[in-house]
Amino acid sequence: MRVLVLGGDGFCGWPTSLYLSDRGHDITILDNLSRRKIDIDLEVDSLTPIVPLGDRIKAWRAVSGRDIGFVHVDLATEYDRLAALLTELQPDAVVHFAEQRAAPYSMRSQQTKRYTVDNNVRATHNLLTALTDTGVQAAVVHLGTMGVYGYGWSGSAPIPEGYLTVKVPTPDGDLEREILHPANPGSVYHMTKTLDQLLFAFYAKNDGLRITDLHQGIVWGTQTNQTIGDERLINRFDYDGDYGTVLNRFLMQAAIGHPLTVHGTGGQTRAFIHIKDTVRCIEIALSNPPQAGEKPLVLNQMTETHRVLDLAKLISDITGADIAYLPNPRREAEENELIVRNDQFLALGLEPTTLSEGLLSEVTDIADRYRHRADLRKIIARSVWKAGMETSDDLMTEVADAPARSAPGGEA
Ligand code: NAD
Ligand code: USQ
Repeated sequence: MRVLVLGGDGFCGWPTSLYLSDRGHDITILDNLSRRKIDIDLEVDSLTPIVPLGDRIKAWRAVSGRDIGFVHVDLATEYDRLAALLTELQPDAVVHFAEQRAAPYSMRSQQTKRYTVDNNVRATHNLLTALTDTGVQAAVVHLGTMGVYGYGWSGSAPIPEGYLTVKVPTPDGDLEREILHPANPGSVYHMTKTLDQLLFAFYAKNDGLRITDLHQGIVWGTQTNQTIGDERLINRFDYDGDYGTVLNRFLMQAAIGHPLTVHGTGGQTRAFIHIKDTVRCIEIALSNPPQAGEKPLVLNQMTETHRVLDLAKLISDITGADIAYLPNPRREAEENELIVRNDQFLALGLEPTTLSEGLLSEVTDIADRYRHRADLRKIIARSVWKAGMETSDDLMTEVADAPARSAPGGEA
């Protein structure tokens, strides 16, 4: 299959590109390298050393004998180049990872709110228009998020895969209707994913585009069987307060002796998936597209749910790390239940990789190997959902200084 991977230099896109290439698919990456540029702006870096994309691709050729193409295009602003590329490449499928994906970054300032909306909504809409405009029949697989459903809305009812059957009362009795699950985003970033859903519904209905929207949980882990082959292929590892996600952050913090940064009570329950399952799910989705004329196919791409505090306690029990309870910088429910249907991926053959000590130590080993690259000042999340929610400087200093006291071996 000829596959165009939008955002193929990122945390999910790079290992997916390698996995699909390894499986014999013909891969071209489109990326504008904005994620690397945001790191420069934020004065942070991936904990793992990631080489320039050209060197990554050369290393993959040396290791596997396979070529991966790369085009430097901004999906949100370079429409004509996108359309020309689709016409030239005639891909069978497009995998769309190319969005600004951090909730805290999206809430930092009016500039990052506007950037996130402009980038994400335009990127998705440009892709859909370009497919319609060029007549290229590629199936689209988009990385959406579990966060479109929100947390706590459905109480103890399991979250369905995209659609909800509702009863509409009429004078003649109830009418049954299937609707898109109500959107309940918790950040500007998550809001862009709910807007994407409407774009997909329209272009599937009006233009017969074949679209799969993967409502993915929080991805954890670092390496896949392909990225592990050579240090130049290593996946990025975000640990900073904006881009680091909770489980990888806790594992990294434990490895360097930093207290685990639980927001609020830690009663938030979230869905998780290991990066090795992410790449498998993408291939499964590519092999099972909807038909033209069908509504977008929504698959919940997660394998397990965990409460933040339970994760912190688990990691603390294994590693001896302290737990720091920080004022929550986000506006989110302190506690929520979360039961999620993922029957479709299971039926299509996904064998879930679940949390295990072995896997946890794979990440702590990586964090330990690259601990010298960690900037301790960047760990605590400083982006707040509303002015006045900032963590006090005193508490920041207290927690940030703690590693010096509790790091394994006595050193930060
Ligand atoms: P990432 O930031 O590491 O990768 C995104 C890539 O897209 C980057 O390489 C970036 O340079 C590129 N990009 C962004 N805007 C672009 C544009 N306008 N033109 C061209 N390239 C552009 O993010 P990730 O963690 O790999 O996430 C990929 C997708 O998966 C995102 O859409 C995200 O919302 C979704 N997702 C991620 C997670 C997670 O835990 N990481 C969980 C659920 C869903
Ligand atoms: N949290 C902590 N401590 C931390 C970091 C986070 O307690 O140090 C808490 C947050 O307050 C939140 C939960 O952990 O309640 C999850 O936060 P996160 O940063 O791990 O995840 P989130 O902001 O939801 O975003 C990530 C990805 C995003 C993806 C989403 C999937 O960055 O791209 O869409 O996970 S989901 O959460 O299922 O919507």
